[in-house]
Amino acid sequence: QERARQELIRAGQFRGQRQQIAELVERHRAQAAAATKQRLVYTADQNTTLPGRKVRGEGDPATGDAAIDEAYDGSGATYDLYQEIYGRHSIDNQGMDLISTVHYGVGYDNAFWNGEQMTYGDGDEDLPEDERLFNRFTIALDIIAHEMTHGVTQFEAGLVYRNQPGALNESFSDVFGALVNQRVNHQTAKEADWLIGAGLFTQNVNAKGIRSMKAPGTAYDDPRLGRDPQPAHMDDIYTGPDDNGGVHINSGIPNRAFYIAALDIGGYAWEKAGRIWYITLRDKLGQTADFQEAARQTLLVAADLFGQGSLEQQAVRKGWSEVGVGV
Ligand code: ASN
Ligand code: ZN
Repeated sequence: QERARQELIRAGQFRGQRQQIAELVERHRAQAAAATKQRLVYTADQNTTLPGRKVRGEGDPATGDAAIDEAYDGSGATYDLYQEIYGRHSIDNQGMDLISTVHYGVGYDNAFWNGEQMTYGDGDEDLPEDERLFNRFTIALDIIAHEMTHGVTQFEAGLVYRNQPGALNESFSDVFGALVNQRVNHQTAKEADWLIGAGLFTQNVNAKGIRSMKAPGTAYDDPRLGRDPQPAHMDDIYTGPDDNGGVHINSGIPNRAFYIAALDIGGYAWEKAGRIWYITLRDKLGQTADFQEAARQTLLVAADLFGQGSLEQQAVRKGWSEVGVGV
């Protein structure tokens, strides 16, 4: 009788376990179903009202309009890097829709994240071909990933958009912009050009791109554009009021620190250097972090992930040290 009682208890335990397993499977299925991207592309039809008119939803076929299809594919590739490599589910990590508006304004030479969505101008496509400086802004995948990463930063570190925190905000956007590009093109750190916005400028301009992470300050030099103002070292940091205290200028410094660390680690930059930077952005930085703080935290994350004194951690230290940020 005692044995029968034990059997009954065990059967009950099994039933409980089966129930638990069924619940786990269901939760996993629900999560897997939830972890899909939801892209929505709109056109502003050359106006400036957002989001405008919906022209392509998730799963819809290509439209044949380059800007629409690039916004769709580019936001997809960016979602995929964050999801497949870092386990992040969209911009807010809660699966928010990826909303893009193209054909924004007339002669609009920029792209931006407005706190809710991405927006892209058509560049100088309104001008005669020989007078154009900028192509449409969706032409470069790293620009799309740059804008979407502004969203990730907003939901994570929340870096304020001025002075060093603002330059870090810009730099994280360039870092993940470059990584999405490199991943799509199967390029190692050594093979990559580390340019942001390659292809953005027309042939009328003496420019390789809008920024160079490898050699900040060398991306362009043209009478109509001026010269790339980015510093590559703390000795040359910009401290004036323009550009919100140089957010697109001083980003050259942390950009180059990342480039040096990634090159020194070797292989695909998104796998190790990118993971260190991602976890730092997600978990370690506050809204007013400066370069020194970013350096400190990336070193701590590198130690967590790869070990104190690991080659990876040494590479991160070398990156910051070569741009004049001592840790
Ligand atoms: N393209 C610029 C950027 O994303 C727009 C801006 O200044 N916010 O950084
Ligand atoms: Zn930006």
